[in-house]
Amino acid sequence: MLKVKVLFVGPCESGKTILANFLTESSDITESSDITKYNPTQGVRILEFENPNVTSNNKGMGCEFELWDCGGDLKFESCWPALMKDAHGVVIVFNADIPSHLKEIKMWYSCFVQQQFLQDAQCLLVAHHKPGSGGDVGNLALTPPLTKLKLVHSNLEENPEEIRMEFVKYLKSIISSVSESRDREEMLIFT
Ligand SMILES: Nc1nc2c(ncn2[C@@H]2O[C@H](COP(=O)(O)OP(=O)(O)OP(=O)(O)O)[C@@H](O)[C@H]2O)c(=O)[nH]1
Ligand SMILES: [Mg+2]
Repeated sequence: MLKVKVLFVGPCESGKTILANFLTESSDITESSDITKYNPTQGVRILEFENPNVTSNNKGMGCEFELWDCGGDLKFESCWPALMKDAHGVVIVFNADIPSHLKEIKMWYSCFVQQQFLQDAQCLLVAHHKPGSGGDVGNLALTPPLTKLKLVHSNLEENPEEIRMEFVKYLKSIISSVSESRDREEMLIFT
């Protein structure tokens, strides 16, 4: 069984928890009533899930995911090394309507991706649109190095299937890189 650990990080109140719940429970977020009350994540919540659409591509191996929904408050910074340990992917969620988030996510990228020597392909940027935000997906002024990253938009009220599909695509890409590096390790042992 392949185990894959993916982190959700990014500024406070950007929608990480809402999105993580939606993507792991396969629930329709618009039907749940208590999500309007903001509850800051204290440290981290670990959500385990299997996605029938995503299996390891070789040897018919199954795949188990851990989604680590991390609190965005910088007071948890001392926990970050424990969160980052052995992560295969980092999803950076930000509020597309808050300009300062564009600066903040550079810091998250630097700490959680660059300094951990993760590949850019292991990182996904999610511009989350809260209800009533207008959902303008046109002009996000991302600057280098963030322009190298894959950017997707999430709007759970208007188009929930889009982010679900993009997330599955992303998980598949993570799995192929994890199983490729496992294959390489196996080869090294036998040669
Ligand atoms: N109805 C609705 N509300 C949303 C949505 N996304 C965010 N919100 C609101 O924004 C609040 C904050 O979202 P969270 O997902 O808790 O934010 P977070 O990024 O996990 O914040 P921290 O845990 O503090 O880092 C929620 O409590 C909701 O009120 C959405 O898609 N739909
Ligand atoms: Mg949260």
